[in-house]
Amino acid sequence: MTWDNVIVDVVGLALIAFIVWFFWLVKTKGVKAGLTGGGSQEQVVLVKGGYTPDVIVVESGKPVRLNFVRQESASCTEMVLLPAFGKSARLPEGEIVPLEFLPGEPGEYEFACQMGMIRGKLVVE
Ligand SMILES: [Cu+2]
Repeated sequence: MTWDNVIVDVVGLALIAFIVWFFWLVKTKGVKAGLTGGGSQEQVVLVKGGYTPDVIVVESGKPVRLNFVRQESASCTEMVLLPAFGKSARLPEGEIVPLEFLPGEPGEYEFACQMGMIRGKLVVE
């Protein structure tokens, strides 16, 4: 093995590590909901061809309010469902629709459109 072979290998491995980190680790980390003065956790979720952010991290035991803002007219995202907390809401276009609940048991919970095609994840820590 010559030196340039070693360099090519090292660069290749570094690139793979970077890709894994960027697309996988960073993505699953999610966005931590902000804490309000009243002690509740709030996060705005943009609904447009998907949920942005699609991974939301909250703390257990503090009330959460997710403010969904739908900026599209596709009927697919008309509803949002959070089955683990028995919550669902209709999302009229352009309106801010809050979904409030109290997270208990830590874990990962899915929220999705009524057909389950568009999905997001709530991570309770
Ligand atoms: Cu849908």
